[in-house]
Amino acid sequence: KFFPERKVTVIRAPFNGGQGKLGVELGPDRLVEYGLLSDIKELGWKYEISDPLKGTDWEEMRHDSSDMFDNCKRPHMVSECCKKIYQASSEARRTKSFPLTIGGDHSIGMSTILAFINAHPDGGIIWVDAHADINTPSSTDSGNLHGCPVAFAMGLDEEHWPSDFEWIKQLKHLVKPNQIAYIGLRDVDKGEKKILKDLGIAAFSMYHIDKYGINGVVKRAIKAINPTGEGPIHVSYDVDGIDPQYVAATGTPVRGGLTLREGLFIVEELAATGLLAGLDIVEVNPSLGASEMHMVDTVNAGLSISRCALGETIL
Ligand code: Z70
Ligand code: MN
Ligand code: MN
Ligand code: MN
Repeated sequence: KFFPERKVTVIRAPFNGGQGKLGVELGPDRLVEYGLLSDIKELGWKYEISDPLKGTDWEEMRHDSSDMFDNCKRPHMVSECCKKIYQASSEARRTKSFPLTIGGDHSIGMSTILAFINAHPDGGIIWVDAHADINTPSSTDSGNLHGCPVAFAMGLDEEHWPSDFEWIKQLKHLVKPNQIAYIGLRDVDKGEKKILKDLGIAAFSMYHIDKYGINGVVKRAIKAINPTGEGPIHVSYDVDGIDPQYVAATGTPVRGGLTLREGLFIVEELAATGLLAGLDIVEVNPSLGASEMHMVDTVNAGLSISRCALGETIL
């Protein structure tokens, strides 16, 4: 009901500046090479492609190692690229097109969830990930901004932000703690645990999946962010939420994750509710994994997630 014309905007986000490993910027091309666009068509959607980072002067971005703020790495590059992705995502929302953003590292999640919340101030977000990505520029140990997008989208600790992120402070709406729920957590930093607890954010770890089953967890997550049962839901899907036995070609694999079926069930169930209103697929890194097969498995997992989100069912 949110997408009367059944149109998808595929937003390419070939971005790696939120972390230190090369290769994740190749994710969007690989997903397309392995059939993303034909999959979309086959499921009865039209699509258009948005390429907001096209023409980016990466030399200028990298200007020099002075793009540091305390220990935060490349704040200028991350902020400038995220601003462009925010604009592309907002434009898709304006035209009632389903934004399917393909990364790239997860720093771009700040853009997609902020565009979502500014289009749907009553919306809810499900963040599927092994990690909580809610470090602030003060709490991050690694300095990698792909570990911080949720904190930026929520305006946490904004008095200590690099000045590059001023544009976020100008937005009408930021994400509130009761608008986001996590599924799949298993590698959360100490400082992040405190933030999650202090703010009362709904966080379902692998423990909760073992305890309630994936169906029980999805139900609880929807209820936490969408008490009326009617508001739209955006899913920001870090493929490392799924276990590395299925998804090995990603920058920070953590064992003990979702099975591929559990990972797909999340999006199948949200698509079935008719509330799913946007999807990010991030952290596919075709250069990682011990073999070609790992890359192929990982890309295919990303494609399966996309298809489930667009209404593919098993029968
Ligand atoms: C850690 C940090 C992270 C993804 C690693 C890890 C964050 N909490 N996110 N891989 N996708 O560096 O802040
Ligand atoms: Mn700057
Ligand atoms: Mn992750
Ligand atoms: Mn992530």
